[in-house]
Amino acid sequence: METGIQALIDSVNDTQLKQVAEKILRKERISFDDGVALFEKGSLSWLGALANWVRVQKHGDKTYFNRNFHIEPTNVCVFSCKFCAYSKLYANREEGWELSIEQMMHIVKSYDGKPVTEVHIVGGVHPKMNMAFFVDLLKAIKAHRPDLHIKAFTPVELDYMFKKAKLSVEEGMKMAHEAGLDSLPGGGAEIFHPEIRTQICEDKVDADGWLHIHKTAHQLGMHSNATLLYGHIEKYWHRIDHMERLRKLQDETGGFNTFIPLKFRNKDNDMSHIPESTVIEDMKMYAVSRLYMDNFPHIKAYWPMLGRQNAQLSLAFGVNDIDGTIDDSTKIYAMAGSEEQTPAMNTAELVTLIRQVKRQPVERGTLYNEIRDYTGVDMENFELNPQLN
Ligand code: V47
Ligand code: SF4
Repeated sequence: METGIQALIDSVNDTQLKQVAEKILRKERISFDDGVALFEKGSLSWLGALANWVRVQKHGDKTYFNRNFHIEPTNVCVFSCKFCAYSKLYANREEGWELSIEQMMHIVKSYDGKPVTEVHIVGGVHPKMNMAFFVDLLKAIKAHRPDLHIKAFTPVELDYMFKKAKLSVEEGMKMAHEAGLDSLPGGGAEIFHPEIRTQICEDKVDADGWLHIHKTAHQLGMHSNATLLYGHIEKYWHRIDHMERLRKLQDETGGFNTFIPLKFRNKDNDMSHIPESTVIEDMKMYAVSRLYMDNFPHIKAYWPMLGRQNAQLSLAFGVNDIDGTIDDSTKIYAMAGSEEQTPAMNTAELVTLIRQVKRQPVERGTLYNEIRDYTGVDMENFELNPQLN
């Protein structure tokens, strides 16, 4: 074992933490109690060094990003999640938007000839936008641009549309997949434990429903992501409970690509009185995620909500993916108070951001197929170079 990492283990006085670190270095799985102990007793620098060790073992310095764009079909939502600025808009629909298939295709076509590889579609749950509507949308996108990977719909949206169409999850997922749905994003997970879920988002799909939809997608050969909304009323053990349920499903199916901790933002929602987590808590969350989610290949920091500098910092705390060059990033964060009110970063900026902290930028497809390693690529005039764009 390298002396540096042994010195790190020896630097901690707590016997439990020492044992947890030894397990991690032996590449053994850590337990529920170990996970809680890391949160409660691990110092930021110690957790960061350990998480970085795991990250380097898995990926070296590689830091992935992709070139994608987002579509939010509507911000009107029948559900009433207390942390979400969208939930207020249902009663007040004139403040909301709902895009037609034609309007969404207009967005898709605006990327014609541009080297994006993925469209990410998620939004509120609008009662008029049903299964038939989304099947038509998926088919229209695939007919126009078959190579574009469609990552769309959370189990919240899917559960609602399947129930309305009187389809089982298996029937509904198969239909969506056949229409062109390639993978599922990680949203809607929040905190699985009912003690918290019933307080922050009681009326949408529950933990078992969320997990069942992802499991069904995996059984159809699709991949997916998973999120956790942290930094509000949950305790550390609720976070570990959430990660434990995901780790278990991943053992069964192996269908998850990425775990994405999402920092609760407190602007304009029914939980605005709750202070946001500190950057120290944010980095601890990433580090413990890397240490606990041993069977998840990737940990992602979603830069539009975390801010660019904290996204850079997270690369030293276990994170190896910073999502994409999102052009018109999701309004759900801007509305909830993210620093990034007009979040757009082109490829050159994203590559520079990763290089500034001495990591290796690699462009990926949605399924982590490597598209281009940017080591040594001159980013001067990059956007004007047709060979690279
Ligand atoms: O599930 C809503 C979150 C999620 C707030 O899979 C909030 O690649 C913080 O899941 N503060 C949807 N978060 C977005 C999402 C996502 C984003 C980027 C990439 C991927 C992926 C998935 O947004 C919701 C909810 O947890 N959210 N309101 C808020 N106030
Ligand atoms: Fe609707 Fe999703 Fe917002 Fe909840 S988080 S209110 S389900 S858009």
